[in-house]
Amino acid sequence: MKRDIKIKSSAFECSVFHLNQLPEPVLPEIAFAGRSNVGKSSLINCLVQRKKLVRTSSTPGRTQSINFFLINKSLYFVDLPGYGYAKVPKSVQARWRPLVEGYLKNRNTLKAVVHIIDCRHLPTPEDLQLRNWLILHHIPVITVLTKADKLSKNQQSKAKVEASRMLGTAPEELFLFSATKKIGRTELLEAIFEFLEV
Ligand SMILES: Nc1nc2c(ncn2[C@@H]2O[C@H](COP(=O)(O)OP(=O)(O)OP(=O)(O)O)[C@@H](O)[C@H]2O)c(=O)[nH]1
Ligand SMILES: [Mg+2]
Repeated sequence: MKRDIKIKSSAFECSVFHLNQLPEPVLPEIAFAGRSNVGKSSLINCLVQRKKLVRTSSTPGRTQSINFFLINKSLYFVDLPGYGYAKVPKSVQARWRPLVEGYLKNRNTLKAVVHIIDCRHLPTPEDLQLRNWLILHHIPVITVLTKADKLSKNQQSKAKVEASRMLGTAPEELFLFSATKKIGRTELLEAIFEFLEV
């Protein structure tokens, strides 16, 4: 059976700064996580084919809240604040863990986390830490290497092999993506929608 993977509608739902502000867990959710400035918000905009649904910025650490977007009136895309940017004040960095882990840990409606890594660099210790934490908590992970437009085809293949080695996965399990060039959009949407089927 062919899956219907069209994004027909997308709308901002709410911003969450404290765990007690989370929306009722009634719709399936896909969360997007990664280092500050890696391109999480741009990736969501690319998936929903809107330039400005999610605010993006060249200043790392822009997204400080957990932002919910209602997709096709039937699921949420959840943009998580980024981690690992040294210039983000310590007080803000300290809030990241309890907020994000608190959300990820107890969310029955969470179907998968799209973990976004910059294809130009090897996964950072924090990338590995998040991945291991997700696996430990039995949360399915879809791993994306983004900003693929910055690399040649040869470099892209090499990046896949090197990242997969560090992540302990097969290169074929990594999704190459570019928000600017719309590389990998359909493949990633297909992977996401697979996790939404029960
Ligand atoms: N070349 C290229 N640039 C990208 C891509 N995706 C994002 N960017 C740029 O990277 C910067 C950060 O993008 P965002 O989408 O705001 O990143 P983010 O991960 O949401 O950042 P925070 O919310 O601060 O954690 C912006 O300047 C984007 O234009 C991509 O696929 N290719
Ligand atoms: Mg962002």
